Amino acid sequence: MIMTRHFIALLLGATLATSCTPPESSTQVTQPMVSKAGTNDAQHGVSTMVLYRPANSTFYVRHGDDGQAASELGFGAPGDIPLWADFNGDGKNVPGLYRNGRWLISSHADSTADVEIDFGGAPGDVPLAADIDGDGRADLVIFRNGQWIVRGTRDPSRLLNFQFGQAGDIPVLADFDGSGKIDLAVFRHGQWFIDTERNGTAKMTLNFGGSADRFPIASHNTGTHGSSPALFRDGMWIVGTAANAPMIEVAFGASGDIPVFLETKD
Ligand SMILES: [Ca+2]
Ligand SMILES: [Ca+2]
Ligand SMILES: [Ca+2]
Repeated sequence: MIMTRHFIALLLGATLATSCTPPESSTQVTQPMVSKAGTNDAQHGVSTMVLYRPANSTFYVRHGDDGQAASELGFGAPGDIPLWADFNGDGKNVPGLYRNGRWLISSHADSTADVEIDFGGAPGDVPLAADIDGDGRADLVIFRNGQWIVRGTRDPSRLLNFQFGQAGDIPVLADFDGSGKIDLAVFRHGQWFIDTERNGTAKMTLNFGGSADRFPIASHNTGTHGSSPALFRDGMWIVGTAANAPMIEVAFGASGDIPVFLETKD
């Protein structure tokens, strides 16, 4: 079966690291010291990881950080940008794709796009999906050189606009301060600037990662804390957690993969 081959590629094992030091720029990821999740801190770890492999246009979803098998879902075509969000507000995340200004959503996660929306499409536009307008359904967001354009689900005909960051920044949407409201964030050479008020000002600044990092991702938290900054480096997921908590490192995927979604528990 084709699946078996992918499983071998993906099941690289999982470990918890105990270091609190954020990764240095462009250095190799430090090998985690230990140990299976659970023997170290059972309450603290990764609950869901989703990555996309452009080489075969396939999403891989893994629940838990103890080497569980990943499920896979073929969806997309070369050049597509993957998304993973709860577009209809039923509590379940499903895959989406952005293809040169067209958004393709598979509401039933069955590899078929049953919702198609045109939004964006300028060269360099970066698509994201998160519930900006707070109705429980993920909105379509375009980051364009520091401008955030939001096609909200409350009123798709009235686009929302925010200004935060600049050209070259890598945008991230998550609730970093745990307020219940999605914050605008940009990653710039290892620094995270977070606009919790959506007024164009960085109220939080974090150092995590380096200038060589291309895949910052927010770790959504199922517990009481806000989102944490995380990095994907050639198959290693590195999650910075709250102060004094151990950093989490989990192997899942490989170089060339794109991290799409990450959820942790605290
Ligand atoms: Ca859903
Ligand atoms: Ca919404
Ligand atoms: Ca917030």
